[in-house]
Amino acid sequence: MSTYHNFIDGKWTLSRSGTVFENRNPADRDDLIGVFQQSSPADAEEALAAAARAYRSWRLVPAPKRAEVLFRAAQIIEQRKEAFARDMTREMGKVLEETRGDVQEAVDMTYFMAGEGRRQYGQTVPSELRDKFAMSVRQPLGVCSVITPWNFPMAIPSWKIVPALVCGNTVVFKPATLTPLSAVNFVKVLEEAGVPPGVVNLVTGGPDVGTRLSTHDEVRVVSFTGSTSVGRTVNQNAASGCKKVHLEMGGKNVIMLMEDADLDLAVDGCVWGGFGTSGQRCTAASRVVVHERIYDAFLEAFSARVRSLRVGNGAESGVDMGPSVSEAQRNTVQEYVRIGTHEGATLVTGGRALTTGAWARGWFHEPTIFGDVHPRMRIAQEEIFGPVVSVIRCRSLDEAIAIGNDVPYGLSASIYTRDINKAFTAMRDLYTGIFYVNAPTIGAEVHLPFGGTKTTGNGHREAGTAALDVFSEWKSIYLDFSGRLQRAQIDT
Ligand code: UN1
Repeated sequence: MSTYHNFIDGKWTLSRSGTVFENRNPADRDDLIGVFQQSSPADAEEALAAAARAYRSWRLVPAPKRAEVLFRAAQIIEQRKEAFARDMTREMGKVLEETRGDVQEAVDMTYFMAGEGRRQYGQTVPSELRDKFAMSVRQPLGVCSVITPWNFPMAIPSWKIVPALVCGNTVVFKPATLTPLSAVNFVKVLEEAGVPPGVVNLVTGGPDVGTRLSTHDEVRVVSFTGSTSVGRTVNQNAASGCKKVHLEMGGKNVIMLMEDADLDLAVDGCVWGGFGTSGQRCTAASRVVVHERIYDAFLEAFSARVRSLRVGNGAESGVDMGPSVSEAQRNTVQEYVRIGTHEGATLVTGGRALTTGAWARGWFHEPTIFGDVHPRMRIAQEEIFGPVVSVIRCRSLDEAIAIGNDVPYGLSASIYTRDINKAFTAMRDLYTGIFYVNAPTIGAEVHLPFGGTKTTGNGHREAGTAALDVFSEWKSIYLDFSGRLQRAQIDT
């Protein structure tokens, strides 16, 4: 059995705590993947000190040179894609096709951000004074804490670490305790690609490590993806130190089906959007709002497709949907099935944990659809993060938009229609960070901003060049070559 280490100041080290935690396969709890360091706040402090020391020199490495390291990293990840995907399926359960996609997203992000090594454009503007030059440049902030979830164990760390590095920051990275192997794989690649000691540090462990990473004086940026409740705590912890906090949290995303939608296309989208990653995406389509004229036809076709999904170990071919990531997550799913039933929604299909035969040793659950859902029911308001989709009736586009917006979150939304007027209206009026036409709510690409409104986030975006705004700040520079004192706003 393998023991995995922290990575601090360029060395793979044991935690000072002397304790470890287990990482097990959610499709087969007898499959022990390895043990990882149950780090203490003292480990976090050591990593932060290393990151602070490394920052002194890393920030001065020319950005195109920092980017060369990242280009190499992208190539290495690409070469190991299959092995990394298999490790990821083993530790968090989603099917191989999807974990390959997760690794690919890290490759794409790393190439994209490496390109930013030769851009990171600022502005040059005319000065209002003679013989004076004015411009703005991006400058790094210093040490960044990166706290990431288990549902995209390589993609999401790459969205944060890689832009942080290309901008000249250093990083302390705490991955979710359910997916530390993918984090180790990613950090090993960065080491191999030539990231200098201390520039990226990995500390595995629980909330006390996360708290230290969000409160320590040395930290300038905290970038967090996870639940809204934990995100709120991170925000509060970081507030008194006036740190820059980037939060990417919950979703209750909607697909709206208009009466003129291509029904087959919409069913494909709802199956993928609702049950891809077993519904464990912040972009998951957990609500489908359907025009009353096509409601019955849609629900029949949708439930028939969902009944035919094969649930099993994501490493096996032919499996469409893997397990929930953990026992706790499956319990949450079951709890919401009870809540939906109690609220009076119609259980159309699914609703049970799968506990027999080949499923007996994993955290499997049937893909589940509720019909006749009222938009204010808890199953239509709260993020479940599991394979449960609520189908809601509407009578018009206006009503669909109103329902779509009537949740505390605002990550992603979509409309299926052939009517361009409806598409543009919905595109304008859904208050979300991401919008799709004739495609489900999942499928963001790395070169556009990713993030959401309301309690999904706190106004920042990751991915695309928007990520540079999280991991750099502007410095405005004025050079006076007149040889005399010139006073802005006065000597005109
Ligand atoms: C997430 O749901 O946590 O758009 C991230 C998507 C993926 C990223 C999802 N590219 O669904």
